[in-house]
Amino acid sequence: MLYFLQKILPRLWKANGMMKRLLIVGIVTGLFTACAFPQDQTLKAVRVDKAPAVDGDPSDGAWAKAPKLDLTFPKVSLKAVYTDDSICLLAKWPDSTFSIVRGGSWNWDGTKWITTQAAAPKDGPRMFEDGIAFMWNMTIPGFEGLGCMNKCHVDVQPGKGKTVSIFLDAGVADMWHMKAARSLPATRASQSGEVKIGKDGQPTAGAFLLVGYCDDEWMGEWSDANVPAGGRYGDKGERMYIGNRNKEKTAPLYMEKEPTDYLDAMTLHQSEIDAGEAVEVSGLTAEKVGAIWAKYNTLGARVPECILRKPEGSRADISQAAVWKDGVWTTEFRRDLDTGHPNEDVIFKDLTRPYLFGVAIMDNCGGDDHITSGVIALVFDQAQ
Ligand SMILES: [Ca+2]
Ligand SMILES: [Ca+2]
Ligand SMILES: [Ca+2]
Repeated sequence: MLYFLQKILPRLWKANGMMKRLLIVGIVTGLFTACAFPQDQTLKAVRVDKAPAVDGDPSDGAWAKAPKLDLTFPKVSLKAVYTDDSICLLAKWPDSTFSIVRGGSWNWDGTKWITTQAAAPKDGPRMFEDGIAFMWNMTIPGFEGLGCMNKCHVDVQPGKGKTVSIFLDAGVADMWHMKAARSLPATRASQSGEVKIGKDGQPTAGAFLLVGYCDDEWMGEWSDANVPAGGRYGDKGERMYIGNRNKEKTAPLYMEKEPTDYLDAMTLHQSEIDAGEAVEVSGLTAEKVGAIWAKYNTLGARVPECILRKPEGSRADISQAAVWKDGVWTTEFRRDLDTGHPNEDVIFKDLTRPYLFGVAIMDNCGGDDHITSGVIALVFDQAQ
């Protein structure tokens, strides 16, 4: 089935006209129902008096009351609880690498700055970040059949072997998009335990606590002007990260003077800049840059691609905290049932009906490389 989804379906889709595509959707929908996702695809949200604290520690009593939905593809377990005004999710999945090295992070080569992406071998792995995303259907036609893949998926150009995106313009979805480097640690980050870091800058052991936000986005019509995000847009308001690079894109704006450990070096907060813990790179001699870079190098870190800050508005609707510990991500989310932003957020107003969504896992990847689930129904348990 996986082979069918990844290799055959995209070719069929590309090679056929609209009528045959409708037939393909019907066939695939049947296949999905019959055999693709044998696990129970219902996530039951249990009502609790007090929402769990969003701190990356799932020992709250509220979570003990919620039934777990274990998905096998992608491998992730989910729980949901709700209160009078909020919905909270808990997600847990295996990932052998703690990935927050972005391709646009900076390395000092002794005379100039070079991005991690530019320094990497052409055929080597690209550096993104870890993540999980929830796509909540709002008005996408056919979402109940193919889920996320009805809005967008990858195709292979016949004869060229080049991948392209197929994107359905019709319909809108809400997107909750955890970005391990850019949104999740926006408030604070700390590490503990025995940390092991690979040559590529990705830890493979240790514990990392990240507290901040899940980036709140929405999916709409494709726009060439919006590539690479294409049809994915940020909700209105200030986002939680801005680029740590100069106008010419040749150097970072800031680096920390005394980074204390890997995670401190890899997360640069506006509050640290305001507190004088970071220094403006443009004012430094090469010698001074080299001396500070040596501290980053010793920690196995790079100068990060982004400066993290407090977001505002509809973009800031989802609180999130997570721990990556020895190969497992555990993360908690909280959002208002009704954000007051119905054009870009799913609004959980009628608690007697199911809300359909898909979930995707990103292991140091971006773009189309994520693993997506089938359709899942969130239902609100009415029992007190
Ligand atoms: Ca990873
Ligand atoms: Ca929002
Ligand atoms: Ca949204």
